[in-house]
Amino acid sequence: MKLFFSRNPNPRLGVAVARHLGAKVAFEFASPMAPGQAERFRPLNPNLSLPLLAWPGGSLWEADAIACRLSRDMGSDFWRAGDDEPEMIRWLSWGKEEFVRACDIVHFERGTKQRYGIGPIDAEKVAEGLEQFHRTAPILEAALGRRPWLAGTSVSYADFRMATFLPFNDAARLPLGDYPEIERWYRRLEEIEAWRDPFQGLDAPALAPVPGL
Ligand SMILES: N[C@@H](CCC(=O)N[C@@H](CS)C(=O)NCC(=O)O)C(=O)O
Repeated sequence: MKLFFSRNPNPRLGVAVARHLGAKVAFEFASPMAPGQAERFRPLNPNLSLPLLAWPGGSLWEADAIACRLSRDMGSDFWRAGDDEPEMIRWLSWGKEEFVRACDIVHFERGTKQRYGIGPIDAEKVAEGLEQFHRTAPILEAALGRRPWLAGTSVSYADFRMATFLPFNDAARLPLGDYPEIERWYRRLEEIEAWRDPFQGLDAPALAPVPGL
Protein backbone atom coordinates (compact mmCIF):
# COMPACT_ATOMS: atom_id res chain seq x y z
CA MET A 1 0.00 0.00 0.00
CA LYS A 2 1.14 3.48 -0.77
CA LEU A 3 0.41 6.63 1.19
CA PHE A 4 0.62 9.68 -1.05
CA PHE A 5 1.40 12.78 0.94
CA SER A 6 2.64 16.34 0.96
CA ARG A 7 3.80 18.50 3.88
CA ASN A 8 0.45 20.31 4.17
CA PRO A 9 -1.78 19.85 7.27
CA ASN A 10 -4.08 16.94 6.37
CA PRO A 11 -1.40 14.85 4.65
CA ARG A 12 0.93 15.63 7.58
CA LEU A 13 -1.76 14.17 9.83
CA GLY A 14 -1.98 11.06 7.62
CA VAL A 15 1.77 10.51 7.67
CA ALA A 16 1.92 11.04 11.44
CA VAL A 17 -0.81 8.43 11.94
CA ALA A 18 0.92 5.90 9.68
CA ARG A 19 4.24 6.41 11.44
CA HIS A 20 2.72 6.32 14.92
CA LEU A 21 1.05 3.02 14.09
CA GLY A 22 4.08 1.60 12.30
CA ALA A 23 1.77 0.91 9.35
CA LYS A 24 3.13 -1.09 6.48
CA VAL A 25 2.87 1.55 3.81
CA ALA A 26 5.29 3.05 1.35
CA PHE A 27 5.32 6.83 1.49
CA GLU A 28 5.31 8.79 -1.75
CA PHE A 29 5.33 12.55 -2.09
CA ALA A 30 2.64 13.71 -4.53
CA SER A 31 1.14 16.89 -5.87
CA PRO A 32 -2.15 15.82 -7.52
CA MET A 33 -3.25 19.41 -8.11
CA ALA A 34 -0.06 20.33 -9.98
CA PRO A 35 -0.26 20.68 -13.76
CA GLY A 36 -0.20 17.32 -15.52
CA GLN A 37 -0.91 15.25 -12.38
CA ALA A 38 -4.73 15.12 -12.40
CA GLU A 39 -4.98 12.30 -14.93
CA ARG A 40 -2.94 9.99 -12.73
CA PHE A 41 -4.68 10.88 -9.48
CA ARG A 42 -8.33 11.49 -10.40
CA PRO A 43 -9.16 7.77 -10.64
CA LEU A 44 -7.68 7.32 -7.17
CA ASN A 45 -9.22 10.43 -5.62
CA PRO A 46 -11.69 12.62 -7.54
CA ASN A 47 -10.96 15.46 -5.10
CA LEU A 48 -7.25 15.44 -5.99
CA SER A 49 -6.54 15.98 -2.30
CA LEU A 50 -4.05 14.40 0.07
CA PRO A 51 -3.59 12.19 2.01
CA LEU A 52 -4.48 9.32 -0.28
CA LEU A 53 -4.00 5.63 0.40
CA ALA A 54 -3.78 3.41 -2.68
CA TRP A 55 -3.20 -0.26 -3.36
CA PRO A 56 -3.53 -2.43 -6.46
CA GLY A 57 -7.23 -2.26 -7.30
CA GLY A 58 -8.35 0.28 -4.70
CA SER A 59 -7.87 3.54 -2.88
CA LEU A 60 -9.12 5.50 0.11
CA TRP A 61 -9.14 9.25 0.65
CA GLU A 62 -9.88 11.46 3.67
CA ALA A 63 -7.43 11.44 6.56
CA ASP A 64 -10.05 10.12 9.00
CA ALA A 65 -10.89 7.11 6.84
CA ILE A 66 -7.20 6.39 6.29
CA ALA A 67 -6.55 6.57 10.04
CA CYS A 68 -9.43 4.15 10.66
CA ARG A 69 -8.16 1.73 8.02
CA LEU A 70 -4.52 1.77 9.15
CA SER A 71 -5.48 1.40 12.80
CA ARG A 72 -7.64 -1.64 11.96
CA ASP A 73 -4.88 -3.13 9.83
CA MET A 74 -2.42 -2.77 12.70
CA GLY A 75 -4.84 -4.15 15.31
CA SER A 76 -4.45 -0.89 17.25
CA ASP A 77 -6.95 0.99 19.36
CA PHE A 78 -5.46 4.31 18.25
CA TRP A 79 -8.74 4.53 16.35
CA ARG A 80 -10.88 3.56 19.31
CA ALA A 81 -13.01 0.50 18.70
CA GLY A 82 -14.25 -0.23 22.21
CA ASP A 83 -16.16 1.75 24.82
CA ASP A 84 -14.16 4.91 24.08
CA GLU A 85 -15.27 4.99 20.42
CA PRO A 86 -18.31 7.27 20.91
CA GLU A 87 -16.12 9.68 22.88
CA MET A 88 -13.53 9.72 20.09
CA ILE A 89 -16.20 10.25 17.42
CA ARG A 90 -17.66 13.10 19.46
CA TRP A 91 -14.33 14.94 19.39
CA LEU A 92 -13.77 14.22 15.68
CA SER A 93 -17.23 15.49 14.82
CA TRP A 94 -17.09 18.55 17.08
CA GLY A 95 -13.54 19.37 16.00
CA LYS A 96 -14.45 19.29 12.32
CA GLU A 97 -17.19 21.89 12.76
CA GLU A 98 -15.70 23.88 15.61
CA PHE A 99 -12.09 23.97 16.90
CA VAL A 100 -10.27 22.45 13.91
CA ARG A 101 -12.43 24.50 11.56
CA ALA A 102 -11.50 27.70 13.43
CA CYS A 103 -7.80 26.81 13.15
CA ASP A 104 -8.25 26.00 9.46
CA ILE A 105 -9.90 29.35 8.67
CA VAL A 106 -7.09 31.35 10.27
CA HIS A 107 -4.31 29.13 8.93
CA PHE A 108 -5.74 29.32 5.42
CA GLU A 109 -5.54 33.13 5.41
CA ARG A 110 -2.21 33.58 7.16
CA GLY A 111 -0.52 30.36 6.01
CA THR A 112 -1.78 28.64 2.87
CA LYS A 113 -2.80 31.75 0.93
CA GLN A 114 0.48 33.50 1.65
CA ARG A 115 2.59 30.40 0.99
CA TYR A 116 1.03 29.80 -2.40
CA GLY A 117 0.46 33.45 -3.36
CA ILE A 118 -3.32 33.04 -3.73
CA GLY A 119 -4.41 36.38 -2.39
CA PRO A 120 -4.05 38.85 0.45
CA ILE A 121 -5.08 38.02 4.01
CA ASP A 122 -8.82 38.61 4.38
CA ALA A 123 -9.02 40.37 7.76
CA GLU A 124 -12.72 39.62 8.08
CA LYS A 125 -12.10 35.89 7.66
CA VAL A 126 -9.28 35.99 10.22
CA ALA A 127 -11.58 37.78 12.68
CA GLU A 128 -14.31 35.21 12.04
CA GLY A 129 -11.82 32.35 12.58
CA LEU A 130 -10.42 33.91 15.76
CA GLU A 131 -13.91 34.49 17.11
CA GLN A 132 -14.70 30.81 16.51
CA PHE A 133 -11.34 29.85 18.05
CA HIS A 134 -12.09 31.78 21.25
CA ARG A 135 -15.63 30.36 21.36
CA THR A 136 -14.46 26.75 21.02
CA ALA A 137 -11.03 26.67 22.72
CA PRO A 138 -12.56 27.06 26.24
CA ILE A 139 -14.53 23.85 25.64
CA LEU A 140 -11.34 21.99 24.75
CA GLU A 141 -9.49 23.71 27.60
CA ALA A 142 -12.07 22.50 30.14
CA ALA A 143 -12.00 18.93 28.81
CA LEU A 144 -8.19 18.81 28.89
CA GLY A 145 -8.18 20.17 32.43
CA ARG A 146 -9.88 16.94 33.50
CA ARG A 147 -7.79 14.43 31.54
CA PRO A 148 -4.51 14.26 29.60
CA TRP A 149 -6.00 12.91 26.35
CA LEU A 150 -9.37 13.38 24.66
CA ALA A 151 -10.66 9.80 24.56
CA GLY A 152 -9.72 7.33 27.27
CA THR A 153 -6.41 7.25 29.07
CA SER A 154 -3.94 7.28 26.18
CA VAL A 155 -3.42 9.25 23.00
CA SER A 156 -5.92 8.47 20.23
CA TYR A 157 -6.71 9.68 16.75
CA ALA A 158 -8.98 12.32 18.35
CA ASP A 159 -5.88 14.06 19.73
CA PHE A 160 -4.00 13.92 16.41
CA ARG A 161 -7.03 15.19 14.47
CA MET A 162 -7.75 18.02 16.91
CA ALA A 163 -4.14 19.18 16.48
CA THR A 164 -4.13 19.08 12.65
CA PHE A 165 -3.22 22.75 12.20
CA LEU A 166 -1.17 23.38 15.35
CA PRO A 167 2.22 22.38 13.87
CA PHE A 168 1.66 25.32 11.50
CA ASN A 169 1.08 27.87 14.22
CA ASP A 170 4.21 29.80 13.31
CA ALA A 171 2.14 30.94 10.32
CA ALA A 172 -1.38 30.89 11.81
CA ARG A 173 -0.45 32.66 15.08
CA LEU A 174 -3.46 31.32 16.96
CA PRO A 175 -3.36 32.59 20.56
CA LEU A 176 -2.72 29.20 22.17
CA GLY A 177 -1.02 30.94 25.10
CA ASP A 178 -4.48 31.99 26.32
CA TYR A 179 -5.26 28.31 26.95
CA PRO A 180 -2.67 26.65 29.22
CA GLU A 181 -4.31 23.20 29.26
CA ILE A 182 -4.36 23.14 25.46
CA GLU A 183 -0.71 24.20 25.44
CA ARG A 184 0.21 21.44 27.91
CA TRP A 185 -1.72 18.86 25.86
CA TYR A 186 0.04 20.00 22.70
CA ARG A 187 3.42 19.66 24.44
CA ARG A 188 2.46 16.09 25.34
CA LEU A 189 1.68 15.45 21.67
CA GLU A 190 5.04 16.88 20.66
CA GLU A 191 6.74 14.31 22.84
CA ILE A 192 5.47 11.70 20.37
CA GLU A 193 8.12 11.45 17.68
CA ALA A 194 5.69 10.51 14.91
CA TRP A 195 3.75 13.69 15.62
CA ARG A 196 6.72 15.95 16.15
CA ASP A 197 8.63 14.91 13.05
CA PRO A 198 6.49 12.74 10.77
CA PHE A 199 8.55 13.41 7.65
CA GLN A 200 11.84 12.22 9.10
CA GLY A 201 13.77 10.40 6.39
CA LEU A 202 11.07 10.92 3.76
CA ASP A 203 11.81 12.42 0.41
CA ALA A 204 9.57 15.48 0.05
CA PRO A 205 10.31 19.06 -0.94
CA ALA A 206 10.01 21.66 1.80
CA LEU A 207 6.84 23.76 1.85
CA ALA A 208 7.13 27.12 0.16
CA PRO A 209 7.88 29.70 2.84
CA VAL A 210 5.30 32.17 4.14
CA PRO A 211 6.71 35.58 3.20
CA GLY A 212 7.88 37.46 6.29
CA LEU A 213 8.26 34.36 8.47
N1 LIG B 1 -10.99 16.49 4.18
C1 LIG B 1 -9.70 16.13 3.61
C2 LIG B 1 -8.92 17.39 3.34
C3 LIG B 1 -7.71 17.14 2.50
C4 LIG B 1 -7.01 18.43 2.11
O1 LIG B 1 -7.57 19.53 2.18
N2 LIG B 1 -5.76 18.30 1.69
C5 LIG B 1 -4.98 19.44 1.23
C6 LIG B 1 -3.82 19.73 2.18
S1 LIG B 1 -4.37 20.20 3.78
C7 LIG B 1 -4.35 19.10 -0.13
O2 LIG B 1 -4.54 18.04 -0.65
N3 LIG B 1 -3.57 20.05 -0.66
C8 LIG B 1 -2.81 19.84 -1.86
C9 LIG B 1 -1.44 19.34 -1.55
O3 LIG B 1 -1.05 19.24 -0.37
O4 LIG B 1 -0.73 19.04 -2.53
C10 LIG B 1 -8.98 15.17 4.58
O5 LIG B 1 -9.27 15.24 5.79
O6 LIG B 1 -8.16 14.37 4.15
